[in-house]
Amino acid sequence: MASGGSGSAERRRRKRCLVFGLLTVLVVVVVVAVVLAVTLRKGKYTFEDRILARCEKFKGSDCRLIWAKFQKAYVGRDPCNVPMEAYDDFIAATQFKPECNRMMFWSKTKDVVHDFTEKRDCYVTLEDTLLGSVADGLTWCGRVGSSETLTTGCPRWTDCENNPVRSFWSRASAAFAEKACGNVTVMLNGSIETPFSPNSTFRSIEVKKFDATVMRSLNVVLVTQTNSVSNCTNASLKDLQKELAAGIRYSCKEVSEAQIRECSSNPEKPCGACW
Ligand SMILES: *[C@@H]1O[C@H](CO)[C@@H](O)[C@H](O)[C@H]1NC(C)=O
Ligand SMILES: *[C@@H]1O[C@H](CO)[C@@H](O)[C@H](O)[C@H]1NC(C)=O
Ligand SMILES: *[C@@H]1O[C@H](CO)[C@@H](O)[C@H](O)[C@H]1NC(C)=O
Ligand SMILES: *[C@@H]1O[C@H](CO)[C@@H](O)[C@H](O)[C@H]1NC(C)=O
Ligand SMILES: *[C@H]1O[C@@H](CO)[C@H](O)[C@@H](O)[C@@H]1NC(C)=O
Repeated sequence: MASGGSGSAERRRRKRCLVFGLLTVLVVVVVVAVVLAVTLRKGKYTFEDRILARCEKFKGSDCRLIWAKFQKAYVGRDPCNVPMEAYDDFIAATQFKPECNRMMFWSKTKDVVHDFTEKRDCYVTLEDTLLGSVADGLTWCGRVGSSETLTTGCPRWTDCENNPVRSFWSRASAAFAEKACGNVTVMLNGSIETPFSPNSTFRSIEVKKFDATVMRSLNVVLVTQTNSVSNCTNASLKDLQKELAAGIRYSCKEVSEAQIRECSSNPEKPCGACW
């Protein structure tokens, strides 16, 4: 008898457990569904959230204003007709302040440079600042007659010159270069024929914006690999010296990629000893 009584109590307990378990599953499913629905509702919110989240990492920034000015550059416009000036208000809203003697430019060396700046607090690239980090790696555009931000079906970099992404990088690069001050570094690629490459952002925009009244020197780090073809005597680097505004000093040093990677992964090594 006693065992029969405890058996029905056991059944009741199991039943309660089952009901409770089902309810829990139901709640989880509903929560997941709501989160997904909110996230997927419109691409616009996802993109806006990403920009805002990246912006918030820079304390004291007016991220709502920055987003509004960013968006204003391309929303409702033909995605092949967004000139770099469209981002002027965005640039002003970021209130970019340069860090003299720590500014790092790059051309065709993106991976090794960012591996270095992420692991070591020696230099700052455009992509490490508020100016560039909000949009790094993203694609976006608008459409005539729409207030939305699209993230698919946008022109690619070379499809048309005045596309929202390319114009953004041109404008942000110009703003970064204009403020370059003190000793400035650039990492160029020694494994290509023309390290100071004609159509690169560095050559076509940044070098032209360097200001001799605030910039003391440009120090080229030519990143070499075992199969490198170029060295510091390359004619394109002579062109670089000529294109620099008078008064900016120039230097060039060949440094192996292995040496830079070694420095990236040795935090105790002083920045000045990397090359
Ligand atoms: C230099 O360019 C070559 C060819 O595009 C590439 O394979 C190499 O990784 C680049 N070097 C660096 C240091 O980024
Ligand atoms: C800038 O570079 C020059 C040599 O080119 C050096 O004498 C000076 O100390 C450097 N300044 C800083 C702040 O690193
Ligand atoms: C560089 O740009 C010029 C004009 O903008 C273009 O004619 C040329 O094909 C480009 N060169 C390369 C290698 O992309
Ligand atoms: C630099 O490269 C050129 C070929 O482009 C070569 O003749 C010269 O010996 C190299 N100089 C050094 C110091 O490696
Ligand atoms: C580097 O300079 C350019 C001219 O700007 C030449 O066209 C290249 O051939 C040269 N590179 C090498 C490896 O000689």
